[in-house]
Amino acid sequence: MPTTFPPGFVWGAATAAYQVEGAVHEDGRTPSIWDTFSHTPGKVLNGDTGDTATDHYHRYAEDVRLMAALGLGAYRFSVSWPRVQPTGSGPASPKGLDFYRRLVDELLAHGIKPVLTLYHWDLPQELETAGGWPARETAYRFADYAGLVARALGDRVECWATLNEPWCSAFLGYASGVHAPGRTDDAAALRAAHHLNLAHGLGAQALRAALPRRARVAVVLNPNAVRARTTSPADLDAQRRIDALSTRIFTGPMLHGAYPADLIDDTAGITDWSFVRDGDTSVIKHPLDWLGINYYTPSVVSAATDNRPSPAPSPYPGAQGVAFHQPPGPRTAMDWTVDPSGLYDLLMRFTREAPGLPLAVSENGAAYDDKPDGRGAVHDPDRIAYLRGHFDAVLRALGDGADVWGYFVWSLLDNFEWAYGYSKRFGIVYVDYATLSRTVKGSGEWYRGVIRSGRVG
Ligand code: PNW
Repeated sequence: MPTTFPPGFVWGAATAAYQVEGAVHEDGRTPSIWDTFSHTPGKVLNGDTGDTATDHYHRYAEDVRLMAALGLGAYRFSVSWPRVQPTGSGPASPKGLDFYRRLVDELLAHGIKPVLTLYHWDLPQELETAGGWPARETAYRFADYAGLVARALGDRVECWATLNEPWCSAFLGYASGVHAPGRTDDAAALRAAHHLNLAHGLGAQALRAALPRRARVAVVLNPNAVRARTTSPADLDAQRRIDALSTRIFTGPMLHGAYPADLIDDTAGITDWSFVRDGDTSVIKHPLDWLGINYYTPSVVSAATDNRPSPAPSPYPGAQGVAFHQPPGPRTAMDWTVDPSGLYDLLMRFTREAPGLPLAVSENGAAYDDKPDGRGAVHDPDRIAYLRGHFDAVLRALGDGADVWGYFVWSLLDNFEWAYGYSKRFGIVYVDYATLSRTVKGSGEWYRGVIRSGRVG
């Protein structure tokens, strides 16, 4: 296994618009499904909203200086759809686009490569009211939006991703309902998954049409590193079902041009998949320039030993009879088990499954209960240990032939952690929510050293 990262390896950090920007009413922005959801009592812990978040909309220049001080080579951010195309269709908002132009120019001026994600979950509310992702029309709206952003920023952004984690959009949004828009309808969630796939394909086509040849177009997925608790046929079947419902439902059409037959079988009691029209899967199988993999923790499943209905709506429609188990090992503040071997396994899986497709770790990181000491410093040795373990996993995969071009820590800043509000801190930079002041954590200082040396000290 190599001990240093290859020269040119890209070290970055990631955020998403609704989680950091704030300024939700400024410059013509309209509500997204996350504004509606977070303002609905009982949906987000402590009633937190993204109204102010970290105020990145106003503090972006300070944040870019912070990135430069950390030595970051790249910054992965997302564009807020309702900020740049307020009703989700029709003309662009010049002021909204101007924010991203200023942000990108600031990044470029500091030698930081912008990596732009078009959709990190903030669907314009107006499009949800018209049917949301279960409606096919939303995919066409997305392609239109993709072209609009590409025409505005294509001269200065090379690295593009269509969607972030469509699994979360479809299944946390429309099946379990713990994310916006908070619906619990299994059939709608499967339709949503297909229309997200279609949006990716149509969006990628729109990007190609508007971007120069050097542009590099991707999708960002959160494939599930799912293990069977035992090698019994029943447990292996549980693993197969969860793999289909979390990963192959996207990689099937995107990488191979077809939905997996076992997925269609497993969900036959919910839908007949007649919403997949002729030609859709060839649109979805758009040749990618890279694939983003977000990874936090593995899953362990078995066949359920009893038939008790699960207490809450599941994000896995069609996987009744599968039990989830907490994997062994230390846990983060999210209660997610720390296990870097899941990242290694995923990188090797896609190395085999999509030979020649460059990969990036587009998100990886951990929440811990960070608190400033008497002098205001934030010591977060657990996060350093988490990152070190995962950097070693990337090195091991590189040594075994994986083509990984970069790594993005989630997150640059503490931010609005969706249904958990501000209670979970993922940043390598601490945000004091009373003053919005930023303090680089111990892990941020440590990351700076890794970036400088290319070595996991
Ligand atoms: C990802 N799950 O979200 C997102 O891309 C980020 O915006 C988020 O802040 C980060 O991971 C940390 O949570 C996920 O329940 C949220 O399986 C939930 C799940 C997975 C990913």
